[in-house]
Amino acid sequence: KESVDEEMKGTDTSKLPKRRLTFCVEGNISVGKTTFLQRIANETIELRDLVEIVPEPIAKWQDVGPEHFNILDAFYAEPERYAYTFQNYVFVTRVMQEKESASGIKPLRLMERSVFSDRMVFVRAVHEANWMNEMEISIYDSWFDPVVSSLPGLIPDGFIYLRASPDTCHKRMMVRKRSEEGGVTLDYLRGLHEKHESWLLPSKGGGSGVLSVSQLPVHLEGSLPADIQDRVFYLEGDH
Ligand code: DCP
Repeated sequence: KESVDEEMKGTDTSKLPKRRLTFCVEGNISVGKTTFLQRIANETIELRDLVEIVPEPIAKWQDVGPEHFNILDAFYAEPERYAYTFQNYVFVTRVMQEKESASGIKPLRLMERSVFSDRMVFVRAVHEANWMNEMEISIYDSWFDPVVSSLPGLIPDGFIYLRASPDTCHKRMMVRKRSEEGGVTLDYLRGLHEKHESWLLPSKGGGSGVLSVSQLPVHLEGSLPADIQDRVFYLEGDH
């Protein structure tokens, strides 16, 4: 309590929400999620005091165990062999990341991606590519719902969708040149884009920045706040 009091010294707590809010930042590979979050983190001292940034645990995927295995690299090198193993590990590391940030006191937590985009975008994509077979997706689904339902911290209050064309993301990916992503094609990015769209903007009707979510993960609709439909925001990011 002392350290909480110390950290909150000088902050007018009457203006803070009673419960911390969590938003997950979503979007295609290379759309600029990390840059967006870094900008918020470094924007102003006031923002820094209010917002806790939880980056995606990609470093954990690139350096596993004392042997320093790179499971992201293994996945792209042999997707049929490692898609399930990788998605399983992605989930576990998100749980770890959530736990690590669970006791923070800043009123807004922004997390890079979520277990929901893992399921609704990436697991769908690797299944469609036949990199995850029927048995593997069935195993994934058999634990996904019960585990997520028992870990309420994984369920956000809303989503921020950074939206750009697959061409833009492809160009940014080429500039960034993450070594593991050498084999990621424009077609794969198109598939991921289409899955983000059908998940986060199934009924996009021009102009509005507030969208509705449909098909929220598999059977989890009941666990999500009833008004989550009104809590998906998107930002156009082609420029
Ligand atoms: N990835 C995956 N399956 C997941 C989550 C991520 O295959 N469930 C892969 C896609 C990328 C890498 O992990 O190759 C990191 O993905 P992100 O799109 O989340 O992160 P970026 O660093 O590309 O995002 P940005 O450039 O927007 O910051």
